[in-house]
Amino acid sequence: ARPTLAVVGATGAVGTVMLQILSQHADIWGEIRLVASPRSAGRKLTVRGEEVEVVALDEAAFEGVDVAMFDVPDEVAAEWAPRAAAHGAVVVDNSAAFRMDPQVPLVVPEVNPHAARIRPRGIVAGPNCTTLSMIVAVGALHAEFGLRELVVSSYQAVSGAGRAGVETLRRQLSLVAGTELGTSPGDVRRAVGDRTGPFPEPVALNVVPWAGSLRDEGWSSEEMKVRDESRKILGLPRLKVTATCVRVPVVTTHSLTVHARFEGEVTVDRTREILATAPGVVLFDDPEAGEFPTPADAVGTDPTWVGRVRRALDDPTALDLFVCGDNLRKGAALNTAQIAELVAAELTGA
Ligand code: 11C
Repeated sequence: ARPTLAVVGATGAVGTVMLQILSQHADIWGEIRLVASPRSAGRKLTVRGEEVEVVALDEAAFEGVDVAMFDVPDEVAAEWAPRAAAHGAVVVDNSAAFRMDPQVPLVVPEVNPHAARIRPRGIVAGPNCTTLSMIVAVGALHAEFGLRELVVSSYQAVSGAGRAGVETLRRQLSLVAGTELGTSPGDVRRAVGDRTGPFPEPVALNVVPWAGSLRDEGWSSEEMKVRDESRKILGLPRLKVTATCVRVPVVTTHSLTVHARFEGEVTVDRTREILATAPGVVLFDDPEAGEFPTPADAVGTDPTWVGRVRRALDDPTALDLFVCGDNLRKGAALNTAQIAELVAAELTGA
């Protein structure tokens, strides 16, 4: 029989993209049950061309479920993923709740698909959208060159902070559009007032060097996730990683600059060959023709787009790249769907 799938968090920003992906991918599922908070229960959403009524998150929602995808806040996943697993479902969780649990594999199907098979808690985690926006390309280069160090800066879209992030940017843009704001200190801040939503500073006409919450010694939780998750996915527990995470006024698609240092000398030609053939990666790199990835082009697409491929001028073992990845697709819903499809193939022997 075809496996039954539960989509938990079906009404959120990632859930909405998940329903599109489930409608576009090969239809391997039997029933698809849509689950959300009790206040969304009874809403009707379309998946695979059919209207499906949303049910409330409770124990009954997991009866008979084979695979449960979770795209919910960390505290909701922390409580409900183990309960879903106790009902016999394999949980694919996109929150941060279980990523660093040694009993939970952290999986990116292009990089470490086999890790998904060993899941003592019945839970498989997917990484943060910022890690995901670069790790497929970095993983392909690591497989060939052997990674020693990563130094990255992110340019993160507001939808990383969910619907509230998108609403905040749109509202702020409407306040500054057609004005001469952005020309004297504090003028944007005064126009925006306290309407900063989930961000600590105005994000319209601005860049904000902060994402997540404060961790030790001035690092942000987002920067620590990039480090911890990259190490776990690549199986390099002592990899040197430095990240600076920055929010920019982009709706969807995270970008990163990546400085990657390897075991030995690298060449741009071989790097381009690897990136041009790596699954899930598109090489788009012709600066002479004005071709490099930008969020405006990458949004709504599946792959990691890579451009600006250069060998470091002062280190023949290091590469510099610019990458873009849709934070709601590969950064969240698509990676979750890919893991769920791996698990379904395993369960059905396909
Ligand atoms: C952001 N990357 O852009 C965050 C959102 O651990 O899954 C995702 C947080 C996470 O704000």
